[in-house]
Order: sequence, then C-alpha cells, then structure tokens
Amino acid sequence: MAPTAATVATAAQIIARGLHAAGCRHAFGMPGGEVLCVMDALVEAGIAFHLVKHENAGGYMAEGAYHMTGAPGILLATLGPGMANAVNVIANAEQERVPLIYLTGCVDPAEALGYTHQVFDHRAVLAPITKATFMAEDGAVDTLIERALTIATEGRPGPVHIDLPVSLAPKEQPHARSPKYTRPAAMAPAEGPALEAARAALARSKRPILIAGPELLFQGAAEAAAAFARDFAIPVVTTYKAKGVLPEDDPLALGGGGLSPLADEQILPLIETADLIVLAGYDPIEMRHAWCDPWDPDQVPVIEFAAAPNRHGVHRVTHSFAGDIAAGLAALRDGVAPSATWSNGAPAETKRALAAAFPADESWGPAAIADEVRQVLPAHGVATVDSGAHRILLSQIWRCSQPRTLLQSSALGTMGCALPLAIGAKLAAPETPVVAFTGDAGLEMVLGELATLRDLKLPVVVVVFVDASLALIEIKQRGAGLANAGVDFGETDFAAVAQALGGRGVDVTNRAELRQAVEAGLEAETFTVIAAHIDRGAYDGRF
Ligand SMILES: Cc1ncc(C[n+]2csc(CCOP(=O)(O)OP(=O)(O)O)c2C)c(N)n1
Repeated sequence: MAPTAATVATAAQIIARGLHAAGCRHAFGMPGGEVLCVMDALVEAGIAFHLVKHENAGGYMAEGAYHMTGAPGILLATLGPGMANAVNVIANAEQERVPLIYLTGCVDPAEALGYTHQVFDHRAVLAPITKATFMAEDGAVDTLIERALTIATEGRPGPVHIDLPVSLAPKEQPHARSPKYTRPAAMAPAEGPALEAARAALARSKRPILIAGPELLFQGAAEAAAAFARDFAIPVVTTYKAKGVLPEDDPLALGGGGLSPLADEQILPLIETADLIVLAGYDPIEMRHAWCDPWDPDQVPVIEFAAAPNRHGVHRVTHSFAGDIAAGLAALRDGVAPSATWSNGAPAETKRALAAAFPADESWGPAAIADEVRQVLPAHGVATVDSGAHRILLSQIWRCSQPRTLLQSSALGTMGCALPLAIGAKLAAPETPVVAFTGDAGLEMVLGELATLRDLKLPVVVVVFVDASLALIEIKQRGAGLANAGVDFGETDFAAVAQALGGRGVDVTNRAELRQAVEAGLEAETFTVIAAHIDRGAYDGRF
C-alpha cells in the first residue's frame, strides 16, 4: 500500500524506524556534520543516542547493550576519521559474532568523483571485517535496512555496515514500505542416516563429553544444552564466552578452556579419552593452537550442532548439523535412554586438578582480587574483563552461574573493551550490578570513557590491576630470552584520574580494602575506579 503524503519518511527515518522495530533502544557514537540527520532520526524513532569519547569504545558499548537486551547494537560515526576510528570494534564484532549495525555518513557518490577532503572508500576498508557493507540508494532504503538486520542476526551474527550519503539522509522516500523484520526460524536436523548414526553413538557412549560454545547464547539454547548434559551425565567444557551455560559449581562443569595452557593440560587429555564428543554451538575462533585438530573423527564420533555450516578447517567432525542447536540436541536424544557414564571418575578428577592448578586462596595478588570480587558480586551481576594476563587468570578462576555474566573479547582478544562493554551493559540493564576488570595498559587506552560514565551517571565499578607492566607480553618477551623493552611504563594514579573525571577513586592493597571498596562502589551514585596494586611478576607460572 502506498503511504500517504503525511506519512512519507526520509531515508534516515526509515533506517531508524527499522532499527526500532528490531528492538534497538540505544545507539552510541560521535556525530559529525554528515550524520546529524541520522542522529536526529534515531532519537525521533525512540532510540536514545549516547555520546562517547571514541567511536571504537562506542562499538563496545553497543555490544554490551546487545548482551543485555538481545537487540542488535548500533554504532554511529561520521565519514573518514570517524568511520576509521571504529575499525577495531567492527573486526571484533565479526570475530565475536556480535550483530552490530554500523551507520556512517559519506559524501554523495557524484561529489566524491571530484572532491577529496576526508574521502576514501569506507566499504573497501570494512569489506573483510563485516558480514555485508552497503551504500544506501535512493528508493531502496526500506529494503536495505530489512536486509541489513536480517544479515546481522541470521546464522552466525555479525556486523553490517551502511554508508548513507549526506544528501540522501534527509530525502523523502515516497514509495517506502514500513519496515518489516522477520527473524528466520532456525532449522532442526532432518531424520536420516546421519541422525540415526549420531543417536547410536550416544546410546553406545560410556565416556561422552560436551563442548559448549557461544552459539548456544545467541540461539537461546543454553538451558537445553545444560539439561541434555545433566540428563545424560555428560561433563561440559565451555569456551570462555560460553562460561555459565552450565552453572560452574555443577560437578559436571569443567570450566572454560582454549587460552590457558595450564587449563588445557587438564582438559585436552580428558577429551582424548572420550568415546563421544558433542559440539554444541562450539566455534573454535576463541581457541589457541592446542585446539587445532584435537580429535580424530575416524577414531571417535564427533557430533556437531552449529548455528551455520563450519568452513573454518580448525577441526574435523563425524556428523555436522547446522541450524537450531536446541532442536538438534532434542533430535539426538530422542528415544535414547540415559545410562551411567565415566565409571572411572575421570571428569571429577579433572575438575579437582583444575581447581588445584588455579588456587584462589592467596592472601593477595591477581587471583585474590578475582576471588574477593566474585564473593561480593551477586550471581546475576555482570563482569567484563579486558585482554592481558589478568584476563586469562580471571577467566579460569571466575565462576559463572549464568551465561553472559562474564563479557570479554575472546576471539579478537583486544585491549580496551572491558570498560565500554561494562558501560553498555549497565546502561541497558540499570538494575544489574556491573564490574569491569582491566589491566592498567588496557584502561589507559580508553581512559576518556570514564567521562562517558560520568555523563551517563552509571555506577559501574572498575577494578584495575596496577602493575605498570604489559604483563602478558612481558612474560612472553622474558620467556623468549629477549631483553626487556617496550613492556614497562610509569604508574598512573588511577584514583586521582577517576576523581578528576567526576567519579570515585580508591587504592587497595589487600582483600579487606578491596571488598569494602567494591561494596561501596556498587551502592554509589557514580562510577568507582579501584586501583588494585599487585607486584610485577604476579602472573608468573599462573596460567
Ligand atoms: C588493541 C591491542 N593491542 C595490543 C594487544 C597485545 N596485547 C595483549 S595483552 C597486552 C598487555 C596488556 O597489558 P595490561 O592491560 O596492563 O594487562 P596485563 O597483561 O598486565 O594483565 C598486549 C599489549 C592487544 N591484544 N590488543
């Protein structure tokens, strides 16, 4: 039906309304003259626009909001320098499977033929790190936003870029349809020989193991996977991103693997003795080299349920079912009676060995910091953690009883994500207590976003591990027998910086001070930075 004159919307309004219809309520970014119209349309559509200090951090805030709401994230940047500032977070969204709509302004294509200031090919920069990149076209903006949302959310989610020419944004689109965004229903595996063989393998198995990954989260299939594991007494290893799929105090939960050699030393030998491996939403993009070809699918049945066909070549499987993972697990167990597993008690022994490898009872140090905050933060509280030595140790120690309660960049593994992830999560779920853990170098990358916390009046607690060192890289440098260079830096007074930016700042050097600071921070009106001082070398031999 053709719209009446009164309802004719501009290109920017059509995009904004489409995003609103998809559930988006928050957008983040830094405007320039070229995107003012888009910003205005977002707000008019009912999507709050949050001004950030750096576009890249804005993308992580959008991701944090996505984890809390399930709606795609929105990042807005102006042309040229604005667009280029977010390259890291777009690559991150691609690797971490985050549905992110990246809106940028651009000069009109006709103008770009004879004008060079701030002009380069945005789409060429973003093509390898997005699921799709589009230039909006007059008369097809309605189709564009529908396609962008579908592509960002279907299968394995990821970022989609829309470049909107300056003069198209305010242009009325008289023939536009109202946005219709239909999330495709996922497919269950069809009956057939592959499914029958998989069922037979489950029925025969005495030593099954389940490896759970983040595709369970975006498909809402975590509970189905946990129930399957419990009903069939199958021990569960997760990636870092999938921690909490099975509450980690469950005897069957073996915690997260993939990044810590010390943890993998315990986990991989157990996998080697399994007689059935079930991969549930497992995506090896989070895993290091030890997880390349960790099994031989000709020797042990490996049954994979994935959101989309795997083309990664990282490992091989016996049967692969792409589509609805919960439906896949239901089809697998259909008609199979659970029986006793692991009569040798090996998974319980692995769990004990993992706990012994990562003791958290030290009087002070990085493990004590994780342990103490875990005791204070309620089970539904959300923690974010940056990249560095602190992340690997914390991810092994931190127990999640629900999924999406430890957010991190575990595929791209970028620094500078923890603070903005926490900001986005807190903004989208104000009742949820949120703590960000970061190294001192990681925090120094994004210090300006403390001012964003101030402006948004969010009482996020930021715990910074202060050791004046790029600890993870210093360990590698020393391990390689290289001279110390480029890994040490001066100690920043983070408490003073926090106060200067309108927040609270506290220095702590023991468990009691830390506990008190976290408790006070969670009750405060504004943000708190807790500078937790640890010794250089505190991570040596720890992961
Ligand atoms: C954007 C980015 N730059 C560089 C790296 C490489 N890198 C990984 S960890 C790390 C050190 C981080 O230091 P800090 O934040 O102090 O944490 P720590 O290792 O001391 O826990 C570096 C430089 C990275 N992952 N991301």
